Amino acid sequence: MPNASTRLKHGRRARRRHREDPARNELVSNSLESAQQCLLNQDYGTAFVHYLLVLNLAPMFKDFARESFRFTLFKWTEELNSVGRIQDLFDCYEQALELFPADEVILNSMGEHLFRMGFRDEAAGHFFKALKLRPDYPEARENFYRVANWLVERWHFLMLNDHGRNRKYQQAIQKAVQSGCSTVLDIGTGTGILGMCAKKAGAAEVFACELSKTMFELACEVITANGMDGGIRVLHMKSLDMKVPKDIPHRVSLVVTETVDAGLFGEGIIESLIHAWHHLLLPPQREENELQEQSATGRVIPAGATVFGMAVECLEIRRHHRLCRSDVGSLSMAGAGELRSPVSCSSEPDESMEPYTTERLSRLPGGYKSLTEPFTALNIDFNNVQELEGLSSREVQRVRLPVTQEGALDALAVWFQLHLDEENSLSTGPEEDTCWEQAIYPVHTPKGFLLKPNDELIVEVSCRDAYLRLCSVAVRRDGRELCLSTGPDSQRPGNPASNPNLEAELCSALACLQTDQSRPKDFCMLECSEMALLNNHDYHQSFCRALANLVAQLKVKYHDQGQGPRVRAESGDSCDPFYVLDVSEGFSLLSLIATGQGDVKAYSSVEKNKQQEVLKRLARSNRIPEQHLEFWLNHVEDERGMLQRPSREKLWSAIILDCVETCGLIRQKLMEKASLARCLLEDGGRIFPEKIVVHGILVESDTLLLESAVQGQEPTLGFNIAPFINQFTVPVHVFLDFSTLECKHLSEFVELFVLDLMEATANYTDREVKVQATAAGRITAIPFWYRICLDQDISISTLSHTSHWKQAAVVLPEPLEVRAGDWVSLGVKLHKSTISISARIEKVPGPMEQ
Ligand code: 44T
Repeated sequence: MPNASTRLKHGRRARRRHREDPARNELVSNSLESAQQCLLNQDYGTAFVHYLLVLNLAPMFKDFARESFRFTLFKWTEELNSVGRIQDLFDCYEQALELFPADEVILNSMGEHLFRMGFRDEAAGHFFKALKLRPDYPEARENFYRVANWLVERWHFLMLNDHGRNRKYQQAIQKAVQSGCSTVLDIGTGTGILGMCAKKAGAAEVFACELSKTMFELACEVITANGMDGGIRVLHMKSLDMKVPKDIPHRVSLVVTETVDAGLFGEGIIESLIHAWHHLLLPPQREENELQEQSATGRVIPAGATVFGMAVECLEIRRHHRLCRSDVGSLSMAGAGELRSPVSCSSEPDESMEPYTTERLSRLPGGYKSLTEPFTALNIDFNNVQELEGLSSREVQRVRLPVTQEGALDALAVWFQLHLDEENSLSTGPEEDTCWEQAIYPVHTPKGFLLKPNDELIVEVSCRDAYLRLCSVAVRRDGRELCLSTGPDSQRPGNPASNPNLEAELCSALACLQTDQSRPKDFCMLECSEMALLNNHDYHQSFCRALANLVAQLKVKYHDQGQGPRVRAESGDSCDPFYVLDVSEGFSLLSLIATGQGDVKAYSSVEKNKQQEVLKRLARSNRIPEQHLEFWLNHVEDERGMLQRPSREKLWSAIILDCVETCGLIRQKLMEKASLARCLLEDGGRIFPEKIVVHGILVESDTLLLESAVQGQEPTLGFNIAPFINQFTVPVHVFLDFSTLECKHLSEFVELFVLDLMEATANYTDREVKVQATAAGRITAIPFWYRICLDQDISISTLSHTSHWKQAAVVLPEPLEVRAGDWVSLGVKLHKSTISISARIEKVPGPMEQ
C-alpha cells in the first residue's frame, strides 16, 4: 500500500492549484481525505466510492492517486468476490476502467476475474490489451499465453500455412468474380483473407462478418494494413443476425465461407447458408433458365461437399472413450456401472453429449486399422436451399458396409471433400497432406467384439440438430443381424437361436452393453482424459504400491516407537486409521485404492454426484467398508478449505496432489498447494508425488512451427497477414503427441528441472542446462514431459503410451542451427508453475581456452 503521508502531502500540493471552484474543490478535498482515511481503516468499499468521486470530479489527481486507487479496487473486489457479489465486482472494474482505460494492471486483474468466471474470450481480450500496453509485464504475459489458444485458435496458423488450400480458394473466388459476381459476402472472415481475395479479384463491393470479437478486430487490422479498408466492410456479427438493408445495403451475388469444422457442419454452415439464401443472397441461377442474367443471381463458394466415412480399429481412440479393463489398480471394476465418454451419437441428442471428437488419424499413437473401405455418407449442394432445408427432415439412411479386415470396431472416422467450384476441391481425408483433422464417432461396442471379413456393418446416417450423425447400429453376419447401438431408441437384436457361436457372442455382447432399456440414461459420463486415466493400469498400480509402502513404513514407525497401533485419544478403544486425502482434479479412484491398504480412511475430492455414486458402488462391490471413504468437498464449504486437516487433532498421512494437466503443463498453483500440504502432514507423512522431474529433448520439427505461427517471409496470397496473427503466437505448444510428432531428434533426452514438492527450499526458479547436439539441424522446439516420482522407487512417466497425458513443447522464437557435437545452453525458468526455456549455442572454447 502506498505510504499515506506522502500521499497527503502530494494531495495538498495538488489541491492548491485548483482553487477556481471552491465548493467543488472542497468536495474533492474532503472526499480524497475520506478515501485515504477509509483505506487506513480497511473500509475498502467506502474508500472506493470516495476515490471514484474524486477522480471523476478532478481527473488531474489520476496520476497521483493511481496506486492507492488500484489497491482499493483490488481489496474491495476481493471482498465482493468472497461474498459472491460478482455483478458488483465487474461494475467496479468497469468504473475503474472508465477512469483508467489504459491501466494494464487493472486490465490484467479484470481478465483474471473474467477467466475465473468462465468468460474466456473476454478474459483473453483483457490480457492481450494489458500486454500490448506493457509488453514486459510478466503476469499479463503468462495469463495471455494460457488463454491465447481460445482467443485465436491454433488452426488459423495451420490454415494460413496451407498454401494449397489458400490457392484453391483464391482461384475459385477469382473465377466467380470474373464471371460476374461483383458483390461478395465473406461469412466468418477470420483474418479477412477470403474477403481480400474477392476485392483483389475486382469485386465492386465486399462485405465480411465475423462473430468472434478478437478475430473481427484482427480482420479490421489486416484489411487496413493491406490498404483495403475502403473496399471491404467488416461487421462484428453472426451472419444469421444480418439483415438487408440494415447491415448490408442489398443482396450479394456471392457468399464465400469456410465455416466448416472437421465434421463439416459443426460451425453451423447449414443454418448460415439457409439464412443467407433467404435474406442475403440474390436468387440462385435456375437450371431451366440458363440465360438468366449472371449479375442477378447468387451463388456460394464452396458449391457443395461430399462426406466420407470408414470404420476403424484404434486402441488410442478406444482407451479414451470406454473402459477397457475389468480391474484398475487393486479394484475390480465390475460394479462400476456404465462409464462412458461424452462423445456419443447413439443416444438422443443431449446437451452434455458431443456427437464426435476430432483427431488427425495419421498422428494417432499406435496408428489405426481400416475395417471397411471408405463410403460416401452424404452429398450436399450448398447452392440448393431446398436440399439444405431438407437435410434435417431427411430420412435416416442405412448404409451397408462390407467388412474388409478383422478388427475391433472402435470408431467411424469421417472426412469430406469440399467442392469449391467445378474445378477446385479440398479434401480433409486421413491420407491427405493437409492440416485437417478427421471427425471421430466413437463406437461403444461391447468389449471383445470383433468384426470379421464377410460381415456387413450397418451404419445409420442422419442429420439431426444440424449435426451429421453416424451410428453403427448392427452387424450382419451369416444372414443374421446383431444389434450394436446402446441408445434408448435402439432395436433389440434379431433371433440368434440357430447359430450357437453368434448366440454366445450376442450374450457376452449384451452382458457388456448393459442396455437395460428401462433405464437408458443410467450411466456416468467421464471426460475422455478421465476414461484414459481409468484405463491406465500402471498409474493406479504405482499409487497402489507407493501407498502400501508408506502405510508399511508408518506402521513400522509406530511399532518402533513402542506405540503399537495408533489409538484414538478420546475413545481409546478403536484403532486410529491413517488418513489419506486425494485432491486430484476430476474423477479419481485413488482414494478407493488407498482404502485398499487397510487401516486407511480416505477422503476423495470427487465433486459430481454421479461420480461419487460410482465410487460408492465400487466400494461396495470391492467390499470396502462404507465409512472408510468420505467425500471431502461434502465437508468443506468452498475450495479454499480443500487442504484442511481431517479433524482438529489429526494430520494427514498422505496427500495426493494432481500435478500435471492432460495438456502436458504443470498445474497452476501446484507449488502453493504443495507447501500448504506439507504443513498438514503428520510426522513421516508424504505428499504424492514427492517430486517431479522435467525431461526434454532438442528437436527439429516443421510441424510444430506450422502450428505456432504463419511461417516464411512471403506474404500470404500476396497479403500482409502474418505479422498481425503472429501476435497471438504462444511459446508453449500443448496437447502434443510426441511419439508421432514428425521431427528429427537433435539430442538425447535430458533432465531439465526437478520440482521437489517435499522441500520448500529446493526449488530454484532458474536453471542452466547444457545439452550436446547429437546431430546437425535446426532446433525449432523442445518437447518436454515429466517423471512423476511417487517415492524414491516408484515413478510414472507422462510420456508412457498408456498415459492419459499429452506432452508440451517450447517452440523457440527463432530456429537455432547446430552441428553434431555442439553444446547448447538451455535457460530453464519456472515462474508460477509455468516453464519457459531459452536456448543458445555455447561458445566453443578455442584451443587456448581448452
Ligand atoms: N477448424 C478447422 C475450423 N464464424 C475452421 O468465429 C483445419 C481444426 C481445424 N462468423 C485442426 C485443423 C483445422 N457468422 O473465426 C471463425 C468463426 C467464424 C462465423 C459469422 C457465422 N455464422 C459464423 C460461423 C463461424 O468463422 C471463422 C471460421 S469458422 C471455422 C473454420 C485447419 N483443427
